[in-house]
Amino acid sequence: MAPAGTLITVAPTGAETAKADVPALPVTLDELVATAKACEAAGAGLVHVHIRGADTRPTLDLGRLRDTVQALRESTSLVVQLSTGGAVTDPFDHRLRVLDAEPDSCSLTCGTTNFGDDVFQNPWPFMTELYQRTQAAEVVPEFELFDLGHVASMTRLLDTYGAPFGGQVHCDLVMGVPGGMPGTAAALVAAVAALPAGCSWSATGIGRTSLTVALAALSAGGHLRVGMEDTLTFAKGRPVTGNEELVARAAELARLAQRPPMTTDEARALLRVKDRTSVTAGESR
Ligand code: KMH
Ligand code: ZN
Repeated sequence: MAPAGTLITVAPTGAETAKADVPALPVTLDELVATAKACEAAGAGLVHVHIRGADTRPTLDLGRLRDTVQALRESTSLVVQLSTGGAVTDPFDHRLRVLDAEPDSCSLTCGTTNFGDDVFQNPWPFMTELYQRTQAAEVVPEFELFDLGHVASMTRLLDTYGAPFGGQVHCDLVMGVPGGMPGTAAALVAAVAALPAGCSWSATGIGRTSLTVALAALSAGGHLRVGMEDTLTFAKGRPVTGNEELVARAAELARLAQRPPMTTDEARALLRVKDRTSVTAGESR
């Protein structure tokens, strides 16, 4: 049975697009917080975060990550998910260290994948180390699945190391990456059929597959991820002007599907994130 509401995740920045090429991309902390607030108002329940340095390039600097988590918690009630994927050039130890910033959730990609001209490295020993660290740190992982084989690796991870923190297995189908599964309804149905029983899932379509994947996900009972990490064109020939318009469109689709956007409280309940509201940034260091 399809869930009553739709979790809308916004991925506002990513690691691949240059600010110089897309001025609307949020890269400073102020820009990220402003985007997050607007996206929450438009219906987002979770923010998937990549940060940039002062030079606007991707970074996994721990101090900046901590400040980002704190600022997002102070200004929004969104579930804060930090990317452990980073950029394709980020070393494994920096990607593991992301958990030290104490997010509610983190991404965990379930296998190496070709990524355009690059390779996004997620070998099994890295996956297992990261997964066990999420369990110890009480951070809810979101399993990023770029390919059907990643579903098998996620299942192997769960069989070997047990349930994630909180007990809810939540995945995100990342579709349409050049090198991963295509952003089609047929691929989505095949991936969903392979998921373990009881897991929740969202889907995102990269680039021009965004709407196809969103419509397929809603009709198959899934949740939605949108944002400028994944899509820079709102319609043919019309660049995205800001993340909030992608969230607003996703919210409209969800309402049309009679599965309105989840509130942030509903998102927290779905994912069973730890209540960190009483922990101040100072205490947590
Ligand atoms: N930037 C990609 C190489 C994630 O956030 O975990 C990886 C990515 C996935 O975006
Ligand atoms: Zn990401």
